[in-house]
This record gives sequence, C-alpha cells and structure tokens, in this order.
Amino acid sequence: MDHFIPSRRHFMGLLGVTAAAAFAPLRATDLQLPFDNGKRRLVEGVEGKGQMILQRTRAPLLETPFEVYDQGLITPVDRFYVRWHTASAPRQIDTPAFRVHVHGHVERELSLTLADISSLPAREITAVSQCAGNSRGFSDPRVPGAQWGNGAMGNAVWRGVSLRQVLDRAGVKAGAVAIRFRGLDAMPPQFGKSLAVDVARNDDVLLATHMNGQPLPWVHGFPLRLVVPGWFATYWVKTLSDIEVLDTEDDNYWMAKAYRIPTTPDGSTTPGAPAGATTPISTMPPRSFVTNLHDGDRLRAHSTQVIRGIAFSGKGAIARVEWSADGHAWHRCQLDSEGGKYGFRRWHAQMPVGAAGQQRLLVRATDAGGNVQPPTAGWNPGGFMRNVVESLNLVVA
Ligand SMILES: Nc1nc2c(c(=O)[nH]1)N[C@H]1C(S)=C(S)[C@@H](COP(=O)(O)O)O[C@H]1N2
Ligand SMILES: [Mo]
Repeated sequence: MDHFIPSRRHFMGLLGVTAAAAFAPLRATDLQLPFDNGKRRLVEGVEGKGQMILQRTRAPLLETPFEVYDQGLITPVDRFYVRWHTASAPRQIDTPAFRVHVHGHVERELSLTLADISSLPAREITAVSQCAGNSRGFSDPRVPGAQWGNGAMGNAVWRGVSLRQVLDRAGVKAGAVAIRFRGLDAMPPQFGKSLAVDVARNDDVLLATHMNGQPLPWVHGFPLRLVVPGWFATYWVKTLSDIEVLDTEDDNYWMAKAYRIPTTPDGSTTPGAPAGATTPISTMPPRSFVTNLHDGDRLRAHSTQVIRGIAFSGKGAIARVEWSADGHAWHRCQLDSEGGKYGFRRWHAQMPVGAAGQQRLLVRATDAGGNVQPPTAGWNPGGFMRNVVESLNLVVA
C-alpha cells in the first residue's frame, strides 16, 4: 500500500499534543441543550476552533453553536462541526508521499499524488454536510450515540475535482457494483463507506482539497475528502486514500451493520417493534430552522417581527418555506436567491405578533421533489435522519 503510516512514536507524540490541546481549552462556559442530560461545555480553542459545543474530546466531536447559522450563509471553518469515529487518523500527513490508490474492478490501477489530483480541472460546490445523527439528542425515547443538538451540520464551499475524472482514468469495468472509500483511520473496524457506481459517477461528487477557500484542516480530512452533495456526511470520507471498485455489494461493517435505517418510506419505526429490514442511509430529507428567534423569546404585542432562517434538502432544491402559528394556515416566506441546490437556502418573513400570551411559530420546507417536512418526528433505533417541522414557543408581552 502507498499509505503514509506514521511511526508509533510519532503517533503517540501527536496524541500527546491532542490531549494537551483538548484539556486546556482557552475558555469554557456551560450551556444547556434543550433535552435531558443536555448540559454541555462551550469551549474555545479546541482543535483550532472558535467557540464550539464540546461533545467529546477524543475522538473529537464538536458541535456548532446554533447562533452561527444566523450569522451567514456559509459556516466558517473554525465553527464547523467535527465528527470522527476514532482518534486514529494521522494529524500530520507527509504530503509528497501521500497517495490515493484506485484499484479493484478497474482496467488500470492508479496511485495518484496530490499533484496528480490538482492537475485535473477543479470546481467548487456549495453543499451542506450533515451528520446522519444530527439532532439525535431529541430522539424520544432516547437512543445511544452522540447526543447532538441541531448543530451537527454546516454549509461550506468545497473545492476539488470530480471523482468521475479519476474513475474514468482507471476505467471502471463492466459488472462493477459499488465503490468503496477508505480514509487513513487505523483503528478497526477501519472506517469505509461505499456508493453505488451511478451515484459515485455524478459529476458533483468531489475529491475535495479545500473548504471555504482554505486547504482542509486535519479535523476535516486533510489532504483529501470525499464530498457527496445531498448525501449524509457519513459518506464524506476524510483523509481519503483508498478507492476500491467492487463487483459485489460492500459487506464492510460501516455499510452492512452501521448507518442503516428501517426500510420504510420515512426510515422510521415504532419504538420497541421487532427489528425489521434495514437499508443504508442515503440522501437528506428537507429541514428548516428559524435562526433569529429561540424558544422562550419575548415579543412585543401587536408588532411585526422579522423571522429568518435556513432550509436545505438533499433530495432536490428548496422550492418553498412556510411559517405558521397553528400548523393549519401556512404563509410563504421569501427565499434568498443565493445558495445553490445543495447549500443552505436563507429565507425570511414578516410575522404579525398577536395579543399578550403565548404564540407558536412553526416552519416547514418543501423541496423540488415535493418532499415536505412531517408534522411529527419519526423514530429509529440509530437516532438517524431526525426530521420534523420545528416549532418555537414565544412569549408575547
Ligand atoms: N476517515 C473518516 N472519515 C469520516 C468519518 C470518520 O470517522 N473517518 N466520519 C464521517 C462522519 S459520520 C461524519 S458526520 C463526517 C463529519 O465530517 P466533519 O468532521 O468534517 O464535519 O465525516 C465522515 N467522514
Ligand atoms: Mo456522522
């Protein structure tokens, strides 16, 4: 294999650096996510990040504080959520020695340097990366796994080359079924995800080297990561070094056992029901959030309140965002023009505020494929693909 494997001593030294960085955050304050056991620390300075919600130091799990989504369309790199399954990917890469190995059911095996990849025509795509377990902390009944609030998502400009160009150079043989991607994670079961050949051959699937104009930092997969617009981020393999064309279904742990959802129209099941057939998680259903108001905020009676937020879908461009006070009468919001079909779409509206008392605010998105957010949340044992019309309870005084 052409992988750069750091020596054990080098690796341990680097872990020492991690531990020091992780246990000496520059500043820490407390924060409560809106569910049981939701107490977290807001830290600054971990893994070179700005203020983040600390879920775990190693392997790093850092959540984006929700107010970041109100500050701009693009999530800054230093506020972008971080998720690793193990702390076993190298923090430093010997870039001249780094190779991406393309092999398996191909005409020609390839061993590509970063220079080889950079010599191919590059493009930029703005796309949302969302962890399959984003919002898992809201699962009711609770399920094991990272207890994320809504901040395991972010919208970035990804720069890279179409995977398809590399596949075409290798020549995918007839009979190929899937393409498996592996990173430099060393700990078993080694992280790897696969895509059906037709999905992988979409020009928008990128071998990305840059995020928001900067080379990927190590936490986001330096020097190369897969970007699969519209698909949950579990497929966005970081420190990508191995591309294997398979002539059978991928039976590795991360496809066959993990990241699977019930084979039902919405991927949900009834808590406690016997385990039925499951299928690998894939594209993201539409979601929308209000970003400038929070549950419990106070509004002035008989005023007009500006509401704004974000919406996105991995199944088609956002076609419509609506708000409602009762879940029956829905009012169109204005959609901003920027964003692209894979990115966050910003929206805003003017909401009349009624008499003193309680006022609810619900928001729902519909995409070009007619997919719409459901009024109640589904449930599955993995806590994956959480989606529901979000609602806020506001106090009018
Ligand atoms: N090599 C590698 N790639 C990986 C993972 C991993 O553990 N190892 N985790 C995946 C999962 S589950 C998520 S949600 C995203 C998180 O990407 P980020 O940390 O850049 O936000 O990376 C994906 N790519
Ligand atoms: Mo994830």
